[in-house]
Amino acid sequence: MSYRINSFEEYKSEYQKSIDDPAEFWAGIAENFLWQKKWDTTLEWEFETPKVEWFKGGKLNITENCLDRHLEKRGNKLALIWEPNDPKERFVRLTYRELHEEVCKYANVLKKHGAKKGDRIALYMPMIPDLAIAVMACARIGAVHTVVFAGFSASALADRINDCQCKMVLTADGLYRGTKEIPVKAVVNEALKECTSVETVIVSERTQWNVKMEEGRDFWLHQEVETVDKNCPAEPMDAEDMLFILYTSGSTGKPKGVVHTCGGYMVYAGYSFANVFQYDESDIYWCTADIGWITGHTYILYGPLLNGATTLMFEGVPTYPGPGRFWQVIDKHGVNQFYTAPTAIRALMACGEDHVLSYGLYSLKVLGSVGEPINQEAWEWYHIHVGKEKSPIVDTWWQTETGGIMISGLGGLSPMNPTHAGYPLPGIQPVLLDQEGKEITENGVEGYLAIKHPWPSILRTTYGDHERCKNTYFNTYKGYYFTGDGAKRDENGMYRIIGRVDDVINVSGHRFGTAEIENAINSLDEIVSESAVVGYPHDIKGQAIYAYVITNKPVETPDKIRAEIIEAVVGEIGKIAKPEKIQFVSGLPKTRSGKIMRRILRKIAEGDTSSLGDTSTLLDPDVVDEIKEGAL
Ligand code: 6R9
Repeated sequence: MSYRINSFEEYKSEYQKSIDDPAEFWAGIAENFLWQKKWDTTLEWEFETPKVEWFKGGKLNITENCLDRHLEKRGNKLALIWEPNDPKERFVRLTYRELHEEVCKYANVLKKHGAKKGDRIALYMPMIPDLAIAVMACARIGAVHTVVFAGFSASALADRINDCQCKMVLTADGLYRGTKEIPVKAVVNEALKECTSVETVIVSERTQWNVKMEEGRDFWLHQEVETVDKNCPAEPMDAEDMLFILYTSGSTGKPKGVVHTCGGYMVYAGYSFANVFQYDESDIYWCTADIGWITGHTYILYGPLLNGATTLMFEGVPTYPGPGRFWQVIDKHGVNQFYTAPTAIRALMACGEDHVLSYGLYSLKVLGSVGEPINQEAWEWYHIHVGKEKSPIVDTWWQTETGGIMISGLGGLSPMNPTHAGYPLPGIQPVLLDQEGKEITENGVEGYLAIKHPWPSILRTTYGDHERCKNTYFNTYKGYYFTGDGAKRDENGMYRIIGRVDDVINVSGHRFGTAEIENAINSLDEIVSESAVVGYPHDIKGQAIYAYVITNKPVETPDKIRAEIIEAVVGEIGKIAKPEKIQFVSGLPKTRSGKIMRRILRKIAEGDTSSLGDTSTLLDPDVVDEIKEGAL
């Protein structure tokens, strides 16, 4: 691709161009893609409403860019390698030609069941090739995909389906993840009791379990594809038509549906993938995320396929059947770029070096990290034992809302500094703001991380509620997109992300809002009268969840009540949101205006009670002593 940057000097000059004239810069990058009709205006924007439009008037279909345009030169090149949960099971390989055909067939199945451009379709699926195919099939016909991680509960799935009124659900019979078996179809059946918008469910076969199919609503994919044509024209989409919705947690209320659109997302996904990972034509690239998260969307599917890359998709977990699994897969398939999360690295670190030292890992060229700040020890372990001190590490900072990587080194080109994400990608204008929202321009400072100019894959809205988008991201600091993260900028201008400054907890790289978890706990209104949740540092997960709970009757059986609280959270959200510690308290530290002082609760959860700061403004200062004494 002619947008590949090949030296740090070139990065600097491209960066300068992108700042001097962002529209002209991105128009140049966008020329590298296939447009059915060229755009009229490259960029229109203001951060007040907010309104951002890239490549307006342009027509395209992202799947033509991911598949069709590669057929001539790369038809027989591998597009997708699928590695199953159990290493004894056969892996699957699909060439670009095969993937194209599978996507067209699945797209025709969707059409046969009445799906059309603009319809929302929920995907609740295991990490199997059908998931990749299903995502592309939606995009092929212009339906809006909303992938829900298949670890969320039926209730969380139902909330998402209802929020965007999905017409269809794409799922599977069941899933394998490590030693776990999850009855995926049963969860869908449960969720659909609460959803009236869903007319059709398409089910992939993965586990061959006997599942309950509802006549007239549920259909087996393998039977449906038998009856359809293997050609499916790509639906012409406006650059600003919706491509997908992905739900993510914020500090208030229920998760919101972050909306990405076709043109800008495509351009940024393609451009950022090629440059951050320095992908070469014959490389094998592996991102270990789940497609249920933004990392899987942009860097398992769209980014790699837009570049004609070979992308590996893994069904399992890092520690199954043993802690050497990642390294075994790297050697087995000759992986060149490997992209994972700090939490996985820390979990493997805890298993000792032996399991990694017994693999060669000669193929590796670039290592990536994403999801949360990577601590020094994990960075070094990754660098020394996995990268053998020769593969550069790219610490990639970005968000569901940003669509693609924002601040990161470009593999092997940029200077590295452990725990620092580094410099912004071309087109990205980060700033640090002080309490008043004023830009701090010098280096060697710390502040709130915001972005002052749109890039092509910035979120366009939160589905069905534009005010919420405005309030969450554009109102705190006028004229800026606010990230919710705090950051430092060192003397060399490199960014180091510190973490969330809002009420979002990052557990193993997954985002949860404190309000969301509190609501789940408070739903036990027979037992609970109030709760407050905070994050605290955890060796492996990065952060874990600490819940302070006020019960409305004396706690006689603490273990039983804790179990009920956990069950409520697992039921409302999913296992991944389970509180690690639950402390029963008689009150919470509140200001006179009734606001919970989470700062104090956070300190206590961290075990740091020496510097609680000023507690004199509290309604009931004594409660702090009680909480301190009972801390877990
Ligand atoms: C891609 C993704 C976004 C939040 C973000 C920040 C944290 C992500 C990071 C990082 C430090 C990195 N985060 N990458 N913090 N260094 N390299 O993770 O999206 O799930 O929306 O989470 O994750 O706090 O604001 P998402």
